[in-house]
Amino acid sequence: MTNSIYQSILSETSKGKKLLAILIDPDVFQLAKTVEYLDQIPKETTHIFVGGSTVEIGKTETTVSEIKKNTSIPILLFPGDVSQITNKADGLLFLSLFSGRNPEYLIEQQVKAVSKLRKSNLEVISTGYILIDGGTISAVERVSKTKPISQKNSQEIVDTSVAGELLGSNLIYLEAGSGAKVPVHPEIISAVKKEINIPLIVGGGIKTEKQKQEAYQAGADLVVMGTAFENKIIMSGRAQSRP
Ligand code: 1GP
Repeated sequence: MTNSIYQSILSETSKGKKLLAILIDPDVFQLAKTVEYLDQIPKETTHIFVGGSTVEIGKTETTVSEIKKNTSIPILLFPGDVSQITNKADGLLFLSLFSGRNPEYLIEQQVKAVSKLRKSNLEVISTGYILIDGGTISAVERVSKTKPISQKNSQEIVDTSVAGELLGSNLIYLEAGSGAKVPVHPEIISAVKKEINIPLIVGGGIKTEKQKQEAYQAGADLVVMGTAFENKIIMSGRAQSRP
């Protein structure tokens, strides 16, 4: 296992560079349109995240392999569960859902992952994952059976983020849920950013350049966008945003 992706996130963000990850959900991604898809994502994309709350077994691996054939952008797994771990990616966001109180997503999936990770050379990046109310019932809420933290409860979001850092997370990810009506408020991003010393990821419901810039200005180091690019070109057979 190397740590080059995380080292480069640290070095870029320490210089004030803003990073952009595009999220691909293997469950809805059309492999035949991989090239077309990669052509229309922003030129400034620094990372590709691959994952979803529930993904058919094997689809993550075929999706990652196909993307890898067509781009040199680092691919990080963003898995909903242990079944989505594949050695074909470059790295793994090793998530713990700190906003929730379901042991399955706090530690049990992580323990189950270790036998796979032992045999892999994925770069593992410990990530404190914090689900925030984005105005809809997100797939994360449904699958994890945990409640998001209300955006009115900024202090709890800050305290959860700081606790995540103290527990050893290398990244904090504020997640409003894919297809959120309301992204994480800039004031919450700023409040968290002020109190942590590790890079901050923000995603969920960010669809426009304006929303992306607001997140950056508030202190997000890396913004994640998924649905915005799914809708443009690639996905079919599902409604506008993922449930
Ligand atoms: C979801 O944060 C990501 O896990 C991206 O959300 O699909 O709403 O961009 P969107």
